[in-house]
Amino acid sequence: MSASKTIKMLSRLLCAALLLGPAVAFADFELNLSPGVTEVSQMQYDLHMLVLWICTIAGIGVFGVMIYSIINHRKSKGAKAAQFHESTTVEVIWTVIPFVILVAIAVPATKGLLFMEDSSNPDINIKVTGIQWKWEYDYIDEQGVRFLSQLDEKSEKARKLNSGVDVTSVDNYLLDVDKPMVVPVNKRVRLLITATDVIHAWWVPAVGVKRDAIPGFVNESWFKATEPGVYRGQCAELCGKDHGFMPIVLKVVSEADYASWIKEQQASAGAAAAEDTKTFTMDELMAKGKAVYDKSCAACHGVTGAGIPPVFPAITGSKIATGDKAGHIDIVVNGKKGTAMAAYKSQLSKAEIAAVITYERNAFGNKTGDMVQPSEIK
Ligand code: HEC
Ligand SMILES: [Cu+2]
Repeated sequence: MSASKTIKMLSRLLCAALLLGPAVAFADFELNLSPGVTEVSQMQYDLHMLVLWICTIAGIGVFGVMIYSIINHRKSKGAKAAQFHESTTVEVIWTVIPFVILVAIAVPATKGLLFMEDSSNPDINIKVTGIQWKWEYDYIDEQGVRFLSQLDEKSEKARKLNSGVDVTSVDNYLLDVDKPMVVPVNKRVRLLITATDVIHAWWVPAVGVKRDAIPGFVNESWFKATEPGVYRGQCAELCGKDHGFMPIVLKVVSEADYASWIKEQQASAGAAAAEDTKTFTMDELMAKGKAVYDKSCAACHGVTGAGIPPVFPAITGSKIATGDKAGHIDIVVNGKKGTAMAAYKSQLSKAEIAAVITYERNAFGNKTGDMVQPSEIK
């Protein structure tokens, strides 16, 4: 770009900024962090404010002296450069002041860190697992409360290229999930955070937690939310192509609501377990299989089964999906190491796996006529 063009562009930007400036300044301006709803998030907020004020005061002091000196001791007024060489006084001052500032920051920062790290005496333990590209919540104190949480259907549809959906019409676009994590208010919740494939990070600013989810490691964190509400977060570690599409929704509810939510979860887990021993008809398997496929498989293998070759193979005409049942069951149950094809045995129920395999073998132009029942899934 030529120099004159650059200058023209810069002056245009400046005009725009001057025109827009007042409007922006008067709008509801929320630039600061939020103090959140836990003691930890409040501590983080206070620390941030402390450091911000120290920076502001130091900035005003340093620039003040600098501007004053430039104006009042300029060469054109006949000023001569002062000599501070080997001045012990100056050396002591510029060592002591930063030292005092550092200590003033380090003390509350260390206190906060120690407090954050102490996850002892939890009321509730939840294992949080990052999976490309969803979260699994396992309430380890409660039998049968374990579920996946992924981007809600509305956002999922709208985010597709040429979806025709106006994303501004979608509530909480890309920040909503199908099944939120639920915890009671005023209880210490300990999180055990890990991952199955790559590094993810569980991050909910309102509760002051941001922890890496690393395969093979279990990281700990905790929070105690003091206000009921819905708090949103996201995966905060670049984790692959859909990194931007694995939000977190945390619902903090009253203790009574939490207890009834747990009951509901256990009842539906019981129903799912009963399905795993049932024998289905072909129609039932196909209907259930389509639902599972659209939700869990279509992202890679395509809604029409065409896949995205050569990375994600097509299901239509696939050797495995039209070959013998055992091979097909194996790849869905155990996945394929070193590829994006995950082991679904811990993510889907037996009935769901049986249904989705039946569906793949009889949809998208595949016509094996095979039925797979939950009892065949090991
Ligand atoms: C994250 C992407 C991804 C998702 C989601 C996914 N797959 Fe796969 N799948 C793959 C990849 C990659 C392969 C190829 C593996 C290889 O190299 O052999 C594959 C292979 C397969 C194959 C073998 C196809 C062939 O001909 O080689 C089947 C069958 C299959 N997947 C079924 C499923 C089912 C059922 C689901 C949903 C429950 C699913 N996949 C979800 C990525 C995915
Ligand atoms: Cu992630």
